[in-house]
Amino acid sequence: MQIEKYKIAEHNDRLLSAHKRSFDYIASGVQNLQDLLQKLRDFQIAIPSWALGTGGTRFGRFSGGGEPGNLEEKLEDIGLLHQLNQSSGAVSLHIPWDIPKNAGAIKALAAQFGLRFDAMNSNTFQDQPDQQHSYKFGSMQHVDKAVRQQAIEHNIEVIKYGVELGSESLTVWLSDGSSFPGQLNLRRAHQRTLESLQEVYAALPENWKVFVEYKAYEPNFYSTTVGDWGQSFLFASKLGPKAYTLVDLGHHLPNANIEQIVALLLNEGKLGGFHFNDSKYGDDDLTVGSINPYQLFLIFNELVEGMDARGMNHANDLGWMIDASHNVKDPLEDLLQSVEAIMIAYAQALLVDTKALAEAQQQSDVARAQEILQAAYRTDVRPLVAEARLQAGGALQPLELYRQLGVRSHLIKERGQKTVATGL
Ligand code: AFD
Ligand code: MN
Ligand code: MN
Repeated sequence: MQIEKYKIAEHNDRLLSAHKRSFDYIASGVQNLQDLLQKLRDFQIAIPSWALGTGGTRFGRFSGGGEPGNLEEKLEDIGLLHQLNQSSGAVSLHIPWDIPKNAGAIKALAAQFGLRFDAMNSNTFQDQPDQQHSYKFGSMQHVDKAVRQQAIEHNIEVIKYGVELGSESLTVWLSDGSSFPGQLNLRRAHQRTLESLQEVYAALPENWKVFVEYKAYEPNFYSTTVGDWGQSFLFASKLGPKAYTLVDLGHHLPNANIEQIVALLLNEGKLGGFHFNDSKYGDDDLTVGSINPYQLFLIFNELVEGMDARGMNHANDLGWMIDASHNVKDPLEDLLQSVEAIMIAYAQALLVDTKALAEAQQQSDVARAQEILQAAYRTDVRPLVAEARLQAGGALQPLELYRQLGVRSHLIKERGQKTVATGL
């Protein structure tokens, strides 16, 4: 399904005068308004191909209906999101859940929806039916060279798919680790993982990057071989200039200061990409901004400050991706909410009076520094985000229009109630 343009236009016309009132109110106080709106328009967030279906937990999964049954339908869903918000113009593909059988046709279809291919994701955390060796005890860290070789070759295959689609990066998330003390020689596991990653690194095309994603625990519960940003940074540094750390917001131990991690990685030129989600307890994969939007703002504040200090382009120089699971909401509604939350945090960070903040910091004026940050955070920037969307041809209220058009019931009619998307 695609949304006819006139329906978006009708929706916008209906909301326009109310929008203009709130936009004018906030816009009058914004310096560099055009520049800010352009930055918001340029900012695109990749949707992961595994997030279009209903997620689940190890206790069960309650499917939603009208889920995309193949990669073509997943692209169609992302196309719908992008039509509505004009900020989801990229897809992050997972292999082997979404193998592009005919890369040329898939690339053309994506282009038709205005989508490009962001980072490719490999999978050595599950066994596939036709697979020779098992990843039960790890992949790149495995004691058996044949298992490591299989994991290396899989990653190289993922790069090949990515090249055909025009992607320029590979995200490696390893579930490698151990569940009990003594199970693994920790030092050797690290060394073997490094050697395996080096072989993948050697296969990267010139213009490619590899992102090493870390995660504190799960599925392993005693040690994780890429368990925190320090370990990821170590791998990325040893691998070379094309290797970077990827920060997934849900992959930290409770109360970690993620904004500080981001600041330091950026300063070292080793921050490569992001997986957005929110969490209360662990790798909860909840809707971005649903639990702790202030933390998201503080992270964006460091991102904007750090990227500006290095002369980086906000939209293109890091990989921005969502990594979430939608267990009780319509995945498309959830993704619209996530993208909106990201855009809001980004817009708020762009409003921070950086000059005044630097002065307050220089004078160790703690109260003033807090006031400056919170002045930006407490600004209702939704009309700015909506205006950027309007200018780009999107809908003023994407979620409202999605519901009004009955998109989900159309999808159920087209695809049936019982379709199940590939993924976890
Ligand atoms: C993991 C990671 C990772 C991976 C995903 C698979 O966050 O990015 O690709 O789950 O669903 O927890
Ligand atoms: Mn992730
Ligand atoms: Mn995760």
